[in-house]
Amino acid sequence: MKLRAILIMTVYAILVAMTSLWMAKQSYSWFPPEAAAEAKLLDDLFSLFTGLGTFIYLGVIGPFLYSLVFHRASKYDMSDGPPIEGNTWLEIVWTAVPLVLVLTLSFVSYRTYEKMAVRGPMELVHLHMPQMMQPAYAEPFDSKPQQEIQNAVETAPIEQIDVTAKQWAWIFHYPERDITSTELHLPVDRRVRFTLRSQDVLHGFYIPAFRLKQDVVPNHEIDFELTPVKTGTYRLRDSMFSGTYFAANQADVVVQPFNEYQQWLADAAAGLPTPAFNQAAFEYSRANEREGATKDKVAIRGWDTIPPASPPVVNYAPKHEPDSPPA
Ligand SMILES: [Cu+2]
Repeated sequence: MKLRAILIMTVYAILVAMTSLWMAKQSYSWFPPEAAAEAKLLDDLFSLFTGLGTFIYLGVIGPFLYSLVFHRASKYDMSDGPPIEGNTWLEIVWTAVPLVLVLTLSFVSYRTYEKMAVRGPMELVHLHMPQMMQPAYAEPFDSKPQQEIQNAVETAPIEQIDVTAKQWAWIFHYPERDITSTELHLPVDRRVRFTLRSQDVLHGFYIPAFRLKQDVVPNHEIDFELTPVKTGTYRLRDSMFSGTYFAANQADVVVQPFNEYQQWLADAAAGLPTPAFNQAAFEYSRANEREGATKDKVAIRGWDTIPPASPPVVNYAPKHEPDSPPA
């Protein structure tokens, strides 16, 4: 009987382990494409958590259901279970296992965020030392893709882009050629460095396909690096709520081959600075025409709002159909 129980548990443990591995693999498909080297780092971490989480969940739920089904007390059985008390060995195991798990996950998470170099809200100092956050103990990975990711994250940036966030627009400045744009263009497989600034309140530089989200703090310059690894058009969103037209504070991120990127820079440099279409300003002006609006505050369905900053004047703005204005 005991042997049979051990056998069943072993088979169950193997099944759970296999299911967990499968779930860990599946977890990669739950996200947008991995468009930056940093995305791979984060998805690996998430996959690890998913696998472990699945293992623990099934490890608990399985015996729980088994007990529920096969060891139910009979209908009028009001007796207590056997008085089991004090099992030192068991207590050591159930303390040590979670401790080791939590410490391991903390360490792996810390390493990942260190590589991604996202600044936390407490790091309000100027961060002009790009080398500061790089791990000094970058040991080699076994598989080649991992090594490539590692290299992509650690190479020196080749492009500097200044990002300005305001209520409610993103402006991208390429200082080398003195170009401004409301669309972010990036060369694929090249490391870029951003300097993030806010003209008014807290904003959040968030590109889901890159798995990166960086606070943009007023009166601070925040340096931030990433390496796009996949061409395509992605979406930049503001992750920090900042009022009425906050949802309109989005921009396209175009990752393109280096030669196309150079071409875009050249084309943009030829463009004269003109006011770009701005969704927030557009919606505000529509609302402003309505009854009950004053100069500084516009009543929108009962809420007041501060007026949006003037639309950015840039060399390049994408051709844009306005999203439908508020009814
Ligand atoms: Cu500074």
